[in-house]
Amino acid sequence: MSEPVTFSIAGDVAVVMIDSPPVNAVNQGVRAGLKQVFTELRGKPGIKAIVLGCAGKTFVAGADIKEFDTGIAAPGYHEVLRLIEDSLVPVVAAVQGTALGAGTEIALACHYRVAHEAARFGLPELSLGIIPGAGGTQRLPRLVPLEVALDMALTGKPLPAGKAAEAGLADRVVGGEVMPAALAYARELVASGAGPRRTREQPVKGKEGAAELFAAQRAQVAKTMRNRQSPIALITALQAAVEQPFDEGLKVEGRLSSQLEQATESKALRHLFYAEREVRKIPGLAANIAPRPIARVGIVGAGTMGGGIAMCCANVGIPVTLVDATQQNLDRGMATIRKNYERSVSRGSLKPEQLEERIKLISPTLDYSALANADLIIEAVFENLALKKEIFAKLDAVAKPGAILGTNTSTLDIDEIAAVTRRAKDVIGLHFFSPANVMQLLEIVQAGKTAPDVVVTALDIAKRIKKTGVVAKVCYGFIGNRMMDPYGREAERCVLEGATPAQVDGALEQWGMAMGILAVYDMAGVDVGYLTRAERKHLLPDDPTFYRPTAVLYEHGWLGQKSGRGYYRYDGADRKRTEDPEVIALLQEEAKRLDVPQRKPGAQEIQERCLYAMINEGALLLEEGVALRASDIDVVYTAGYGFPRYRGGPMFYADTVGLKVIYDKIMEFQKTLDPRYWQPAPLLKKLALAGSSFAQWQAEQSR
Ligand code: T1G
Repeated sequence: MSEPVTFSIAGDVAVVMIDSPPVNAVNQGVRAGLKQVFTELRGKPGIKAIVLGCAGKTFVAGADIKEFDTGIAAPGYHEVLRLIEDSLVPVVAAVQGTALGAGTEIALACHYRVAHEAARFGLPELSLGIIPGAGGTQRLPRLVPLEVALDMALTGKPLPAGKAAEAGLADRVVGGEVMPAALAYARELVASGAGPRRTREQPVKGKEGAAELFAAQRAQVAKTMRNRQSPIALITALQAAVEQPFDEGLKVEGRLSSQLEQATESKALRHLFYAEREVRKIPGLAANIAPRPIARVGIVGAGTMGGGIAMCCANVGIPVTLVDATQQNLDRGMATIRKNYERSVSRGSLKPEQLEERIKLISPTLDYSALANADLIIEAVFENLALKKEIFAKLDAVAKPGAILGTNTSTLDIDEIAAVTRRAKDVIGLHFFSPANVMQLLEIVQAGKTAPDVVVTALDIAKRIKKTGVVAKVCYGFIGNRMMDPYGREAERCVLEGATPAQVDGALEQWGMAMGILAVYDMAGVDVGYLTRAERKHLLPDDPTFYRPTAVLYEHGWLGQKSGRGYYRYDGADRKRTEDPEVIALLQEEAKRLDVPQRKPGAQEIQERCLYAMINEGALLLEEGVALRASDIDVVYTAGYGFPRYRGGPMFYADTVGLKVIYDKIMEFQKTLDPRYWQPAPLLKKLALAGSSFAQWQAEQSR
């Protein structure tokens, strides 16, 4: 393994290079290398400037996240960055790619910064439940205005080089190679006698309105980032930059940073960082299986889902043939696509010329034969098995050999759909979530005969269209909807037991869910769940209270937001939900008719019943092999169902509660509630009684 940090001499400039693939993450070796090199260069005769750059595609992309679990071994960040900042000659950072976290902090400890025009600076630490721990909160507001620093660190949004230069973070932005430009700039500094410009010696910029700014941001994060410690700690650290001398502020940052690194919030978010990369590794599939090339995509169905999927492809430059049965459907679908893009243009996230480019990539047609040159065809029509079979038979006739046929079904049996084709090995489930052009999650369903390279291709296309693809095997509801079943069942049962919809949703949202499940039903349409269950009535429990509230609403035509009322009323244009006393009374009446005991469950019981039922189902999915890993389930829920990331996902959360605690609570519910629904999954019981966890079980599976 070559040295992660080396230097060479170019005339009177020392060029220091960090080379720590794949993203130059800072670990102990990099810090030790920087310490050794900058110690050696200190006062070295003939050296009038230093350029610090990185090999590979990016400048330092952050601290090595693995170190948080092992502890940060000496030399520490402050010691190393102080050595850089105390250099006796000017130090110029040459920045390409994504200088994130410690990357930006190292650049801040340099005296000057030259950035490639495509480079971005960022402090994404909050996404890991921590705050910048290498002086970022103290140095950044000494180069950019306090408001910009606060926004960068709170949102974690990378700052492009141009904007960084405007704000004062980059001194020069170049189009060509960044190293030669940084060398030239260093020589200019030497020639002009510029000397070192230590960031810590600069005054904080824009601190005039600091008090109001901090107060406003504290109020903001209390609402938008509730239940989290890191955003509050971040504001406290920046406040120390304004109110205390640099070294004192550094101590405040250090203390807060170490506390956060040990907290559950950060452990949960670091768990997801790895989980979202682990999903691409499929046990049993050789790592060298190549994806099939996908140059052109066909989509059958120009409705909400098909149109959204078409946008996902067009957004990344993949041409799409969009097929539907009638010209009216095609026209409506294309109009919806255009409207969605126009909304992005009005929000400033899309340029008008990009809108036209993307629309041009989508070719609407009534003619199935236009799909003959598609490498991947995705069916996204109404959830009806006969219709899907008919479509797949037609696709089998027109698609070229080797074309992959994907179905967007969320509930139907993909093996049955594949069976109508002569190419079952090329058939796969691609379950997008509505709206497909927004929702991050893509469930990739490996059917019984799906070929390995088709799975690999699906994972590859997921990354290309910027989705989080998670592989599931065939079962009703795959991973996400299968676990939503018991979660929603308990929520509805709590309503019959005397909790109001607002109390149920309030308990779940107070716990951290983005939206209470009953409000979700109103948003998606109460009829969706009702009709899906009606399709499989023969498989449902013989229990008249099972999802009964939804049925009552459906019978009254109160389908949720689309009909102005469902669990709640939606009278305003802003679709703000308000309690509906008539619905509450109606459901109470129904509960009496069904003789449901009025337990009036409180917030904690509602949370435990809904979440533990979900977790128990997740354990069944792991035993059945439908989900490959517990962490995959966590990715599904945080990417697709509004599960709070700072709790790590259902299975990570279960481990933090303790499986024995959950098992005992399930056994208690088995006595006090309907025992049919409270049978502990064998895996959950085994792990609970062994004092183990899902994480340990997963580690043992991968050995
Ligand atoms: N630590 C360890 N490994 C990392 C890493 C990191 N920071 N970033 C990436 N990797 C690995 C990743 O696991 C994968 O490994 C490979 O690199 C390619 O990553 C002190 C405390 C840089 C935008 O949060 O955002 O600095 O799976 O697939 O899509 O104040 O990686 O191949 O084995 O994501 O091209 C702050 C996190 C840390 C940046 C590249 N920094 N990384 O994306 O590749 S905290 C971050 C990213 C910090 C300081 C604080 C992205 C990327 P494998 P990839 P990519």
